[in-house]
Amino acid sequence: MSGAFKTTALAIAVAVALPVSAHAVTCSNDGANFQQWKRDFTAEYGGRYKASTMKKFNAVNYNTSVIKSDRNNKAKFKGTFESFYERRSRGVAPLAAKKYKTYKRYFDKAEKQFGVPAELILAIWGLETAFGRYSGNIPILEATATLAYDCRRSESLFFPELLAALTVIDNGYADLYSARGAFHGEIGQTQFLPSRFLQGAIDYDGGGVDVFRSPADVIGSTSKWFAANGWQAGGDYQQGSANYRVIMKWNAADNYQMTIPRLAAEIRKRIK
Ligand SMILES: [Ca+2]
Repeated sequence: MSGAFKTTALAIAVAVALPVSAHAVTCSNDGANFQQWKRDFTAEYGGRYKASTMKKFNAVNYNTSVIKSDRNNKAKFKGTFESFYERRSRGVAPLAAKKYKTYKRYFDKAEKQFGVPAELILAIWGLETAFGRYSGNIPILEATATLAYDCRRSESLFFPELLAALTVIDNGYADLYSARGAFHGEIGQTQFLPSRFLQGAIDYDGGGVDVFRSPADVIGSTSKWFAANGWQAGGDYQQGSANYRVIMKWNAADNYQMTIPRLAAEIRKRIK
């Protein structure tokens, strides 16, 4: 914000017109003010969305298990890389080879269309939810709204994600009010945050986009996300490569970033 207080009259006018925060809805560190926050949010942003979407927003509750998980988030990625890799990649590669066989035509289609190799998508699909086995059980809009209200990462991450989640509902892509995901409002079998879902979503087998239940849509949409974020077809994806920088956008944790190319290489040996 400091840039807004520079000397020109225009800049000053802008600074006065805007609230100190990027938006007037104030975050909080416990659930006490959540209902009021929803009213404030609705007053400021409700007009952007359908009444039916805002009705869903207004029905969500503050979720304490979401906050508890977010406060402990770093612990999930800590430890040495070797121990993290061992823990998270166990059993993924053999299962990935089976999934590759079953869904080969969609992997081929995605590789042709987006230039993203099957082993990368398989590594991510396996790491995120064990190929759809563990997608989480928290209502997605509730998780996103709770984290947007909470001060820790509202401005930097979850406030924009809440706006994206409401757009997802508004456009009829998925009902994130009833759909369930992990603790941060992740969507589907590769755990897209709502803004990422909007970047990636593609229907690969007809019937609309369904990254919860359709492996074809999971494969297509995850590949499209990587292409949209700068993936270079045929390029190396190990550390230091241009494609590794795209992997770094997928997840902020070092251990997780390093796990993806190593696991992908392991999977590649089994499928090529
Ligand atoms: Ca579909």
